[in-house]
Amino acid sequence: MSQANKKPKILVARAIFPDLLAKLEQVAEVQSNQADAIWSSAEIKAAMMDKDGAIVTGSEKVDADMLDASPNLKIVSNIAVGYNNLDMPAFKARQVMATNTPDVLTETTADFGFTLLMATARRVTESEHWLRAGHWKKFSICDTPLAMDIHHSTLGIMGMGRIGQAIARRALGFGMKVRYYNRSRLSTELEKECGATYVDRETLLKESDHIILVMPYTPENHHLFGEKELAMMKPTATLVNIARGGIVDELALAKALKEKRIFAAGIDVFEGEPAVRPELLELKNIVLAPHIASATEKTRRAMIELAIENCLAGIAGKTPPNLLS
Ligand code: 8YV
Repeated sequence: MSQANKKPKILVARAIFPDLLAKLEQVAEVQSNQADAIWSSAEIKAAMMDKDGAIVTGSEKVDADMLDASPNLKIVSNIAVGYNNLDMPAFKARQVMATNTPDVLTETTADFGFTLLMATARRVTESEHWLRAGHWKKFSICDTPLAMDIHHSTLGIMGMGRIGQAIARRALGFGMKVRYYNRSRLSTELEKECGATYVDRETLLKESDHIILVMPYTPENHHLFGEKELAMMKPTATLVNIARGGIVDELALAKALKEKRIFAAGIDVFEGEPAVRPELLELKNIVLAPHIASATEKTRRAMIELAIENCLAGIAGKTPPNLLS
C-alpha cells in the first residue's frame, strides 16, 4: 500500500459479478473493467502500474515487464486454478505473490469433464444436428448415429490432481475401469478411493476407450498430445480435453478425426482461444465448448470470492490461502 490508513489500490482486470465488486470497493480503491474489454499487454501494464494488487483471469498474461513497471504490486490473484498465464519465475525473482483458485471448482469442472465425455462418446451434438437437418425420417436400428459405450469401458485420465480424482470417482458409478498417468503416483489410499490404477503413458494411450486430459499446462507438455500419441489410441477411442488447448496439437487432432483414426473428441479449451481453428470447426465427430468447465454461477462466484480473499490477504501482508510457490 502506498500510504498507511489509505485503501489499497486493486485492479480487477475483467468483469466480475457487480455485488462482489461493490463489496471489494468497500475496502479497496478499485479500477475495474466491467465492460469486460480484452486489454492488450500495454493496457494491462498501464492499469497495473500504480496498484498494490491485481485480480486477473486465465486470459490475462502477466509477465516480467508488467511486474517491473509496478513497484507497489504485492500480489496477482488469478481467478482460475490453472496459472500458465503467470510468468512464475518472474514472480519469484521479484517476490511478487501469485495465487489461484483451487478446490472451489473441482466438482463443477469434473461434472463438465464427464458431460463432455458422455456427449462425445454418445454423439449428442452430432445427433442433434442430424435431427435438425431433417435426417430423422424413420426409426432405424442401424441408420442412426451409432455411438461408443461409457459404462464398463476403460477411462484413461492424464493428470490426476483434484479434478482428475473427482472424475475418477464419477467413473466408478459407471462401472468404468480407471487408469491414470500423472507426474507422481497417488497414495495407495487415494488410488483405492478413486478405484484408479497407475499406468505408464503408452499403456494409457493404447488401452483406454476414452482419454481425458486434466493436467496443468507447462512448457514441457506443450503439444504433448500429437500425431504419435493419437496414432497409439484405439480407432474406437475418444479424447476429451478440459485442461489447456496448448497441450494438444490441434492440427494433428483434426487430421486424426477427419481420417477416423480416432472415434471422436470433446474439446473445451483451444490453443488460440477464443479463436477456434477452421479445421476443427468443419468436423462432425467433435464436440466443441467455449471453455466452460467451471462455468456455473455458484462456482464462478466462489472463484471470484476466493481470488478477492487471496488478494486482500497478500496486500495485508498475510499468507494468502492459495499462495503458489
Ligand atoms: C477458468 C480454468 O474459468 O480455472 C481454470 O484454470 O480454466 C477455468 O476454470 C478460466 O481459466 C478463466 O480464468
